[in-house]
Amino acid sequence: MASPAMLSTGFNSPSAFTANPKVWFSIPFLCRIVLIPALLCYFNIQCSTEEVLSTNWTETWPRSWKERRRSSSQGKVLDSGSDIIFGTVVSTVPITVQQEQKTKPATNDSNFGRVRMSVAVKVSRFEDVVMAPPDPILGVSEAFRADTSDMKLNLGVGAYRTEELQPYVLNVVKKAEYLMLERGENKEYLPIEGLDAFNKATAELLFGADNPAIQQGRVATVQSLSGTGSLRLAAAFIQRYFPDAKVLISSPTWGNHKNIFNDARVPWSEYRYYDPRTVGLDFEGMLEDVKAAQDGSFVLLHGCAHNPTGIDPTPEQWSKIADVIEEKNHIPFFDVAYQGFASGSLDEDASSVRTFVDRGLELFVAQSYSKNLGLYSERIGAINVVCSSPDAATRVKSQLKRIARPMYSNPPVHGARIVANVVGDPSLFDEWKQEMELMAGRIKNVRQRVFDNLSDKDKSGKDWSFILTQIGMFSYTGLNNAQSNNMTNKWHVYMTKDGRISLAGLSLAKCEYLAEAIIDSFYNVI
Ligand code: PLA
Repeated sequence: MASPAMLSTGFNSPSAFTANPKVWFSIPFLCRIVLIPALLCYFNIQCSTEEVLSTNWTETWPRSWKERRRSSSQGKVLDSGSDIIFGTVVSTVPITVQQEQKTKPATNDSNFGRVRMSVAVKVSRFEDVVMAPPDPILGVSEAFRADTSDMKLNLGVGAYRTEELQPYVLNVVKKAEYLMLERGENKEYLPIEGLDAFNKATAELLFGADNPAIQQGRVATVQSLSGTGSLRLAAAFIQRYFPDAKVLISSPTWGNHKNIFNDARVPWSEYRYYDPRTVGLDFEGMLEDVKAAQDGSFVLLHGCAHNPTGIDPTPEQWSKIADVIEEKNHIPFFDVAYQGFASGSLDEDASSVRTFVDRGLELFVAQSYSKNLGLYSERIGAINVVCSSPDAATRVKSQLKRIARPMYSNPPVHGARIVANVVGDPSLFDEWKQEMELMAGRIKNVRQRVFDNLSDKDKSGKDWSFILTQIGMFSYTGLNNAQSNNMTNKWHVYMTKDGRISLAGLSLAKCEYLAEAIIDSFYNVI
């Protein structure tokens, strides 16, 4: 039973009970046992309903309760032992016991008859959690969804749409899924390194089945959570095994690269890549920066369709880049998120990676099937590490698995089976290549149409031909932040603030509208 002292401490009110315990025992027994607890319950309910609804909550509290608030300005902490659940503080520990625990631990006996009190307030233990800014790419889609205009266009995220601007599921994907149903595949856990058939297929697709690195078992391949997850896994590996190394990242690059290395606590710096004067590659600047970096750095390279610029080195330039990387004992780290999507040919888009492997260099390659197979939400990709010996590859793989296990345990099977079925079946594989050519072809047509419209409408004589020389899903328009904002605010064209537009989200029919929006933003906004 709650003693008078306990009760008084619980309510913190300077009452007669505190002053003189005899007063408590002078109250008739029935009153002590029934009426007082009933009153307390009633008070409790009042508090947990009315106070939650009240905006001016501090004013509606009894004075003595207000005093219980420990923290000064924000009133964050009510009392030790209070649980705060998304803005509602519920004292689950009886206050009597809380107070006693300061001097002696509560026993079972002392719990008997304790007062359970719920106190609702507008404070939270998450008061210090600040609002995160929206993601610069995926946040654009959220803003797009909220816009009710008929004219709106989502050119933010790099996701392929049909001419009707609808998402597209490849026919080969549907066929591969049908095969899975027919075979009655189960949903057992995959091994940590993923589906064997997928790992084999993905490495062969990237390096070529007859590549000596594959033949000699020098490639450690681990299925991971698409391109992002594969990059993140490799970043964690770098952090552990190359703690003094830095990663060199192109300027500009896909925004998430920096997040990934920051998150893995891997230091990075930028190398020059884009030259705004020529709207092309700053090749000399790139080589200078890669040369100037500390020996043994990682150099992050976009295997094809550089994001966001759409500017790729030529085969000769790739060779020179490989020369410098070799000379400096750097480790190339390729991000291949668009194989087959840049040129329409899987082999051509993998040629940069193969140039480096042919030189016998050890390197990393992160792969993604989000774009080329349209498996965005299946999160299917892989990290490949080409090593100089099969023994090194085995050890590297074992460590990648060790990192993956506590991170996400093992990867999802659905996308892995789709890829394995498509790549492993000659007729599906051919069909995939045709579908990919169609998708890449539609983007090229849109690119041409945007250029034609810009050239027609812009009477200033500005040369827009850089749009045609860029490759892949994106066009780097050269629009600055304010101009990009104008595209969105005035024209309902959703795009990233760095001036990148995804041509894969555009239809031929909307090219003219886009050209008008670009010209207005380019000339009328500074
Ligand atoms: N690497 C690069 C260079 C990318 O552009 C992207 C995706 C990825 C990796 C990762 O893709 P994945 O995890 O889905 O395999 N970039 C997109 C989407 C298409 C995004 O930002 O997540 C983009 O709009 O830039």
